[in-house]
Amino acid sequence: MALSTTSPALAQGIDETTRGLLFQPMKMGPYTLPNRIAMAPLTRSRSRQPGNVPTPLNGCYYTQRASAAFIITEATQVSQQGQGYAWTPGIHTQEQVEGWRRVTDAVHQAGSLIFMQLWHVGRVSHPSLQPDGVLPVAPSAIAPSGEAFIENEQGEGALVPFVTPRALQTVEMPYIVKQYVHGARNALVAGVDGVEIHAANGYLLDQFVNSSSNTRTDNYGGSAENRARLLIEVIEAVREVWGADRVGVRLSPLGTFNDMGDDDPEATFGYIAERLNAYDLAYLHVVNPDDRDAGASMMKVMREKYRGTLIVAGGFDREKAHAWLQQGNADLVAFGRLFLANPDLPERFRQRANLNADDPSTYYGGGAKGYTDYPTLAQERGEASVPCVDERWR
Ligand code: 8OZ
Repeated sequence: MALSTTSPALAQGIDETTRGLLFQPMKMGPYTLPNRIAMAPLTRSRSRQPGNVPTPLNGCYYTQRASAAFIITEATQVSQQGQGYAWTPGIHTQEQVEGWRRVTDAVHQAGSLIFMQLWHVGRVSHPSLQPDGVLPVAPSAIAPSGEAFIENEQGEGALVPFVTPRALQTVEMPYIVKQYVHGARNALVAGVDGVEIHAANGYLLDQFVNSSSNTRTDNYGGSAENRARLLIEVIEAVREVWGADRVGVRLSPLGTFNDMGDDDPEATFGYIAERLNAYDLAYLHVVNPDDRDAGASMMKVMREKYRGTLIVAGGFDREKAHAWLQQGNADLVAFGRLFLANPDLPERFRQRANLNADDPSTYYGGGAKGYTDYPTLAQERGEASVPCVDERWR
């Protein structure tokens, strides 16, 4: 058939970007994704208290974003020891599993897939969040600079200085792996479609990987191989529960959040990227480094060394995502802040529509405001009601 100069696609304002890879379906592990626009994990600190239990409002929030290629949940602690911020959800109690089950049922009903991000914060915590008020644990007894976000005696969020953590003994390491296994098993019962091991942004696994936070002299410190040992043990144990093709891993090479730093980041993270090839994981998810020159070089290393599905995240907009996919630098792009403020982000991208601005004052804690009240295009036009007032969620 001859190409018409006024094709229906062009008449609808659908341009080259829309026909590009952003909207191409793809296979990821056992799943077929409808597009390349993933929802990045976002800490929102809105679980029910006490108990850090996911709520119907959380389910509403995720369901609103069901047009994503797939959803990655907010970081979810695998144990009480793994919690580092007030009001984040867990996946270590029966109540939490039941809360998540309602969330995943709703997301599936809305036609999407949801992976749970499994989290242990290590030293990025505070005794007030720890069982019996003990010290947080870490590879080495080195306090991060900065402050922990805790609940004060009035029940409000408060920032307090980090404490010096307790260095884990070598004999405790299997217990850390078991915490991830417990979370992974619970995630299975909660009905998620896969899990993402959070090894980014300065939390426990990243603390082991980066040389600045790991001065150990046992098998878990020193060489890149040793510093990656806990991560590899966690991947192998979680794979036993889920099968590798439903397990993703998130890394943040060159990241400085939570006081991270490494002596030779390209060697360390290049080693890990290469090592991960052995597992046939669902994906590797990399936070794109801020630093322009070193960041570009690092991403090149990650893309070259890792041969599986690569997701990138970190400040992408539509044009940049399109360019990265078209140039073959990544297979999917995860959007955080844009998805937070635009529940129908893929549709807005498709139409090149205006985007809602996000409100940082409502990122953490609180209720529906700044959470489930960002409008879709259809709501803006008055053509759709707000799904969260559905009976199901009362
Ligand atoms: C921002 C605030 C609290 C937690 C991460 C889980 O950086 C987080 C987080 C981000 O991965």
